[in-house]
Amino acid sequence: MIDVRSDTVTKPTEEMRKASYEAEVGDDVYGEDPTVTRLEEKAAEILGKEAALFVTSGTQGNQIAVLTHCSPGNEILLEEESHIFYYESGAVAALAGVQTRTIPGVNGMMNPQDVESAIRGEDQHFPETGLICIENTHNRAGGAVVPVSNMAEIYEVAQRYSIPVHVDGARLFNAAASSGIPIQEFTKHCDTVQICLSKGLGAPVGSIIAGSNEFIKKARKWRKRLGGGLRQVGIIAAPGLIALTQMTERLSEDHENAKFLADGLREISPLRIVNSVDTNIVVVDVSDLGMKAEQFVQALKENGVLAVTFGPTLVRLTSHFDVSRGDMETVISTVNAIVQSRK
Ligand code: TLP
Repeated sequence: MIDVRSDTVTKPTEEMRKASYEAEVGDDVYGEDPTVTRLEEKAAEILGKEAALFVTSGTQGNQIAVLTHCSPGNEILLEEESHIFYYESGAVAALAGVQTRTIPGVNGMMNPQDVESAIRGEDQHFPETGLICIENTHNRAGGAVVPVSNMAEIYEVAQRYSIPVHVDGARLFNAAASSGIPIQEFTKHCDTVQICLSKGLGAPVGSIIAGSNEFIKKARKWRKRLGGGLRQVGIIAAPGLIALTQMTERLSEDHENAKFLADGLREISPLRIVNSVDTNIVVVDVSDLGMKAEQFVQALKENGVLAVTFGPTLVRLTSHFDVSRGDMETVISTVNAIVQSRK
């Protein structure tokens, strides 16, 4: 099987497994795990923030950020197809007790004027705007890179109204690799950021949230409340350290493979590629083939390729560390065979 469902499916490298085995560990709830401490310090340094915290997943990191920044009854502003809104099981409502106000974006980018207009004024009828979230790269916009200039404009608006900005940067290193812009140019336009170690960077588990010392202190407490205070966590932090320090450079390879795949699929009429393929995600519309996404994904599976539906007629294919250029060639010929068999 060639698995292009997501970059979450990457398996830890041999070096990561060895690092887990050899990791120096201690009880992190007592602050005694040297490996996770090293990971957190390194992450804070790379992301240009005062402090960082290791969390179990991207979802947990985003939720801890919302819980730490907001109070129940707040309203948060976020792009209408953002992961926090679309894919986190309603957690911001269930856990933080906040309501969402979504803003339609273009390629994952919110218009700063729309953000400003959505900020609530002083009125007893209104909820307070507690947080603005930006997603970069934007998953449902097909891995689109949200430009630094757009983040800067939104951050400027937010600062004028003293509202914090959180970046769901599950794939922020992909944004940096694709644009050639250092990661800190992105992270300087937000108060807090979440990055995933377990997607294109290949670690088996974990994410990082980073922000001010004060934010991380409160976030640590929220992590504990959520049952995320782990003990000999160095076992999983050790591969995370390798992911963070050795795997970011190679993301461009995934991007080249995604472009190669998109170019191949574009040749296969009547398929349409609907995203700009900035990074490692390719979104294909199969409607002109008279097929639903589910049927197409099933046909792929029967022919040895795993992909995911991304809408009624949209299919997402994601490149990552565990799929090669040769695998992409196989995916293209498999898709071609399915399309030809429909004619
Ligand atoms: N995305 C997953 C699925 O949840 C959809 C995927 O396969 O793409 N932020 C963004 C932008 C994400 O894409 C994801 C995962 C998360 C947060 C959550 O990360 P995890 O899966 O570690 O909770």
